[in-house]
Amino acid sequence: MADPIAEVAKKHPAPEGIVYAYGTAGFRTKAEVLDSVMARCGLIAALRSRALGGKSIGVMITASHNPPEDNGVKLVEPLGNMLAEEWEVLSTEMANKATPEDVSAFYREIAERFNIKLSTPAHVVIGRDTRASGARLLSCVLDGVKAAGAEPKDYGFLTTPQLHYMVRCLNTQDTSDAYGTPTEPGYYEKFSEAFKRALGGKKISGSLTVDCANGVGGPKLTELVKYLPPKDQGLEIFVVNDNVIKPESLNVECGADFVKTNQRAPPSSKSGPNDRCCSLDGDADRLVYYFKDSNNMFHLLDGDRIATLVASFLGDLVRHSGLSDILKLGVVQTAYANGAATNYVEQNLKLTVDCTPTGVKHLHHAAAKLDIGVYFEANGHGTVIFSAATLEAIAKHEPRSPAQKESLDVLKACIDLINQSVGDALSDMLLVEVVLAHKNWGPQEWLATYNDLPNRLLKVVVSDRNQFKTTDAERKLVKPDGIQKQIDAEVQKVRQGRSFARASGTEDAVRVYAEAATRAEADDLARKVAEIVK
Ligand code: NG1
Ligand code: ZN
Repeated sequence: MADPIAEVAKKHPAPEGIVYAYGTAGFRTKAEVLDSVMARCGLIAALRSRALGGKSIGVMITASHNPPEDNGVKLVEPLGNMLAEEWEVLSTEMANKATPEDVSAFYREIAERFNIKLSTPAHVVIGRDTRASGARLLSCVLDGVKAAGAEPKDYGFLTTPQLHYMVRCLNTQDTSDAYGTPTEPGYYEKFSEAFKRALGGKKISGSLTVDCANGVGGPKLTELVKYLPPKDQGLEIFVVNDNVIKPESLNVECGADFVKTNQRAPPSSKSGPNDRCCSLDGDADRLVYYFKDSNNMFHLLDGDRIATLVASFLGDLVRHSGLSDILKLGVVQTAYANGAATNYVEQNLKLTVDCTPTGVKHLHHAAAKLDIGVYFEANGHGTVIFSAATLEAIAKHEPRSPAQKESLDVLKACIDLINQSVGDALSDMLLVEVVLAHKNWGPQEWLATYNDLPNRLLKVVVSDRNQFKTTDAERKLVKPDGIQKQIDAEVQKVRQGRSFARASGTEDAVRVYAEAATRAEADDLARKVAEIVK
């Protein structure tokens, strides 16, 4: 009898000489060499679903902010979390099997290792961004899922956070933790309804221009807008860079990564002084804000700013609801957070700050230890998570005054507005708008909370980035020998200096970050450290 697993591996052979790795963002590389990886991810997703008794597992086909010719794939756990680490390792091993027979043998080996009955029903939920290669790669995933005898559910185009949302909804349906209706209208209804409640009648001043990176966020935001309150009662949104008909324009001269990296607005931007603008990335899980002041100076309000804004607002709501004795709020950052942001959270907001290695899963893990954990990477990835005990305490809490009730109602609405399955640029954007409306702030007031230290991020190509080993949440190098000492010496030479180097998890390079009291010192420090690691 034919072996369907070997058959599907034969249909999508692995190109020779390529070593794949399930990295911080799943598999990500040139789309033309991903067919075999996609089919094998279909197999792994089916096995993972069976290992969890048939729960739905998500497969997202995207390469986020990467160039249009790239693509990638990540798997999503039942509640919307990132794939369990053990299964990342299995995925890597599966992707690198040489022959169809090896693939089939490894498939059976995994089943044996985890006591998986291959006759158990399995469910795999798939979404993709708008890249030209998406349709072909989807068919490869479907081939893998079907070969494994699992049932696929293809949602077509979705933002990454929408796919996480669908997965969580499907797995919590008909339970007391039901997260929502697992459809696109269900998503728009849930978040627009929470947005209305969270606004609590407050007016939003001015409009918001949203750059969608010419990615999937464009059409999805246009759809979401239809569910939001009319602009005179809510928010006027202008959707720009939403051309998904021309997939080669994805992330080109626009999007959150362009704005954060270049520290300037997309060249196509026509916004005027003090107009609120924001950018999503190619799969709408990253968000950064910015504006031009009356002197035409560009100001970035990045992930650190979103974290500080949201932490300050939620902290106030907890206090004003009468919950501050029992609920502790904290912020989780990575070493890329601006030193001024860390300082502001500790000194002004009087909240704790944890620092973790790069990658959302590390931040998520640290935030999960807090009652309310606000976590954002400086580049705009992030969300807020509430522990089960916190949700229960908030639900049970009896307000002692109308003012307490008002704050409590807004707090509850914010919990519903924040996508609990993963960081979501669209939901984060609505949250920022709510906070600005309550504080009656424009971008200037938001910017005035603290002054960012000038900083520089450089990419250094080295002969072998795997030689670079770090400790202390990536802030210090332990290998190669002696390098950290040289970096420390350079840091000493500038005012308010801080610098570190680490191997990128998504690109073949070492990243150098430096900040200091002035732009010249920050640039100089970055250059010197880059020379040291080269
Ligand atoms: P690497 O390439 O490991 O630095 C980048 C981002 C991360 C995270 C991942 C996943 C920076 C400095 N690094 O990781 O924050 O977003 O991609 O997409 O922005
Ligand atoms: Zn992304």
